[in-house]
Amino acid sequence: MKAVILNSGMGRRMGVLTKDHPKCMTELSPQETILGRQLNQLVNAGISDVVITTGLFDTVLMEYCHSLNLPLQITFIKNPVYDQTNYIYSLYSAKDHLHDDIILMHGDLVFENIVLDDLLEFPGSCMIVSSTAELPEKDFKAVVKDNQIRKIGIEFFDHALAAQPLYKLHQSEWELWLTKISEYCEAGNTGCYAENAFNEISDKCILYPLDIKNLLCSEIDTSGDLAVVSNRVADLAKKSVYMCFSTDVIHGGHINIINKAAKLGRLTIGILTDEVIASFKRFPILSFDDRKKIIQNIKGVIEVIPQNTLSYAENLRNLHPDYVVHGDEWRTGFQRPIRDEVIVVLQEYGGELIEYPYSIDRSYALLENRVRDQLAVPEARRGRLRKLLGMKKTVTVIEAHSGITGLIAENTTVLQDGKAYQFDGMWVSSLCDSTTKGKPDIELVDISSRMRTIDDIMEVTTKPIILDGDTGGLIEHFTYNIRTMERVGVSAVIIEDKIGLKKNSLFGTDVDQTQDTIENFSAKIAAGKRALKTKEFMLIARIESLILEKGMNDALIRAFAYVAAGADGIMIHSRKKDPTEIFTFCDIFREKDATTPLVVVPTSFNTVTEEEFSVHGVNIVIYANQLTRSGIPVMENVAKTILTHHRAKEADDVCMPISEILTLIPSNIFDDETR
Ligand code: SPV
Ligand code: MG
Repeated sequence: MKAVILNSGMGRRMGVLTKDHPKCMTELSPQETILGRQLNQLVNAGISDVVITTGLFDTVLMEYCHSLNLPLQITFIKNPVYDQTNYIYSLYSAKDHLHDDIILMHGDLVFENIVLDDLLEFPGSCMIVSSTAELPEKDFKAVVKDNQIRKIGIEFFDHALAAQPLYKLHQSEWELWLTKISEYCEAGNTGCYAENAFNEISDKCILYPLDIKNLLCSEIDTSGDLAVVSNRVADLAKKSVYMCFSTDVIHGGHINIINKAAKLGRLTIGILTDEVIASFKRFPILSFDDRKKIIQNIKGVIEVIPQNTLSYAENLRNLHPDYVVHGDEWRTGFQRPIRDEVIVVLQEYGGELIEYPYSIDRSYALLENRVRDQLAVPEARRGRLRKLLGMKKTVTVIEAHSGITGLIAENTTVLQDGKAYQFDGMWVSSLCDSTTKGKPDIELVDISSRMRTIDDIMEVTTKPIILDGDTGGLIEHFTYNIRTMERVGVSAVIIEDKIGLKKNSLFGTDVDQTQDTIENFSAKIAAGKRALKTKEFMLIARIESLILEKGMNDALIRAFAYVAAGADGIMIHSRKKDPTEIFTFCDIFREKDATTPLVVVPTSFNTVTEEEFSVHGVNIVIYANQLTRSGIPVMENVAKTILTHHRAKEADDVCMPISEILTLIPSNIFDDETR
């Protein structure tokens, strides 16, 4: 692709402004001439070959172009009879250099960046027109029929649109036109427009109108034109643009959209904070600061600021950017409400949303999937719970006991008030793991079987896993088992301070349960910690004093003892509906210990919200059994319904359609472009 700029004209109507240089060197501002602007725009659009036709002041023009020091290969062709011919002859003079796809423009044309972008992206050969501009008396108009340009000239008014001499011409069309231009010139017909030649072959040389409506694209013929256009260019330079980025994998698609946005004005990029990303997407591999550094160093980015929520509203109301730029993929799916809100906020002050087609490049999707794969490896996965604790006030965790419940825990998203909510991790509960296997929750399901469940979940998910380690068993066994957990990429184990035949805590004192001594359990914690190889894995001690009605004091004494023994967190459990004892424990614990993470399992005290727990210093909220408990009654009912009706039809209403279950899980879960 070559650009051709026609600069052989004399520019007489500009008066003194063109007394010692060609019109294209007229200044739009002290920083920019018409030609300097055009050439920079071509460079930014990735065009490196330019042919410039010259005439009067050709040496001045050539020297000026060289002084700009742009990465352009410029061929200057002088029209030897510039003062007696029209630019049809300049094109004829340059024809040997023009056997290529061509961007053709007049040297006095000033246009905004997106006009050139749109022109380059247009699939066919085209000319710039405007359906909103008034038809000019003396300038070019294009006669458009059936969305094709039939005639170009100043004399046409019927079916005409205002047109500007800026074209993209594929070589096939351009060669037709150039041949006709040559015929004209060789017959001595050099006083007319090149467009006269086009008009004779417009049935073969298919040229489409590219409607730019109100975007700037104007020729400068007089000093009056210069004043108007210079003002518009100055206004354009003041425009501001906002985009938001959530990714840490920057690829060509991102750079393309940043390039486009930067051409619209001064570009500010909002970067989602780590916490926000972790709440709706995969866990960020690069920290906020690293992502900021990367984006800050991309050409065209003027400023980078944090965006603290998925909602753009706060930043838009602060910045009032003229444009928000985004890919059009957010018109559907979970981002749609965010887009709707952007539109409302932009309307408040007259901003505009500009959307570009979303490029679904398979290699980009593969790149993202590879990152996901990496997140699933033990080394990357293990430390993520600790990172989340540093990032979020409350980490929420839900029970998973199989691959599919793992996927539900991993992927379920709720969008509410401009925020996206997802669970941060998974709890592999002894109760649910045992129940799924049809066995009682008495440490009967052995560690090998528990690890199989974990493996099933790990194979299809990336989020951190907290294992319910029951009592941890014998110290001698625990020190082996904890290393197995650590090695496979579990993030934490919670062991409870009971010995003997463990029963589920929610039985409380209804069954015989024995609490371990502080000394023995502290020794188990210390031994477990010594056995660990990494600092990432967390050993959390669970206190059963409230369950076994041993009192608040006992619970607190144990909590501090376990922390002293090396516990990385404390889980306090209760089977009361009333959360008072949990709150009391947390409040007193926090008076002395501000940092050790506190964990709760609100199965009984389930009216308390995560926000309320957070007020009492709780860091991890585990929803320990809800997926298992909700699934079983539905399955039982369906079994009964089929038995009752001697057929399955009546059960269908509560069953997932076959078409959905077949497509629920992609054949290769880590190669799914839609995630
Ligand atoms: C589990 O989920 O197995 C637990 C929590 O240990 S609880 O059932 O409340 O004891
Ligand atoms: Mg349990």
